[in-house]
Amino acid sequence: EGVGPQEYLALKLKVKEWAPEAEKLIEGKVPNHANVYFVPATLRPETMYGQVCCFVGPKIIYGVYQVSDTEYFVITERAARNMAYQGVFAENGKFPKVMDLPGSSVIGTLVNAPLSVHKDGVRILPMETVLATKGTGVVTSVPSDSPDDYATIVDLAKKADYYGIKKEWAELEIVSIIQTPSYGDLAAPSIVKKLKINSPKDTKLLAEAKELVYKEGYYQGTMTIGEFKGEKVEDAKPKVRQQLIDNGEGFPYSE
Ligand code: A2H
Repeated sequence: EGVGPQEYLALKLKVKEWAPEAEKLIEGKVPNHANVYFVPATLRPETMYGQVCCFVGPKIIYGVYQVSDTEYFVITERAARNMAYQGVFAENGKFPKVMDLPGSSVIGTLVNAPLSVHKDGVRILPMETVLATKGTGVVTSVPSDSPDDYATIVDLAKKADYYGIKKEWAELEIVSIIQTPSYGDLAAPSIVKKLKINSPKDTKLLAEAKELVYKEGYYQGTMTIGEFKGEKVEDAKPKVRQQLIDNGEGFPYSE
């Protein structure tokens, strides 16, 4: 982290149904024929089969940016500016914003998550630890392989009322994506339990867990799902990434 550029995959999660608050804000600002996408940045495209929700920072103010006549992105301004210089927008260097959208207003929005086993869609949910200064400020959640994502989803389900969400939004099935020798086929839940991590705010332990799971998964992991089932993670990763790009469901994003 922090050394050299990060090559992310930006994934397009199409809005299927807005949360009521966001719907009111958006009315009249985005044409009805257009598609709006939440666009998380990920370093782990091979795990996208296991998406169970998508996180936004509830205190972050996002923008809705017009990418083309028919496509709008919900991302931070910082990410929009970066994308504008990476040829994502119609006119190079321009990133037309149609409106601001507070993270808190979009909680509960239903989006389609490409490759996810949850074909009916996943919900936009709050994550306090999302950084506005990294990626797009939107994080897709794969609790099977990300300790941060697992700790957060467990906390959301436990305190659904406090977070103002429906419990079942945080309880979609966590499927196995990767088999590892040391942590089994649900590496993140296994290590979070092993290290007795009780909260998404246990940042020190979570950093340790993240490091262990990442190394184990990348170098020793085997895919348990999808078109590249049985292949090593190292080999499957670039293939899944390219597939999502070729399908128009993702694009490279670097910073
Ligand atoms: B990764 P790096 Cl399965 N704030 O994607 C907090 N975290 C963010 C973020 C932000 N603004 N933007 C991206 N991220 C997360 C999948 C994944 C990720 C798995 C396992 C590990 C993992 C599903 N979430 O990341 O600091 C995104 O989560 C572990 C590092 O730029 C992104 O990839 O290296 C990763 O952090 C990028 O972190």
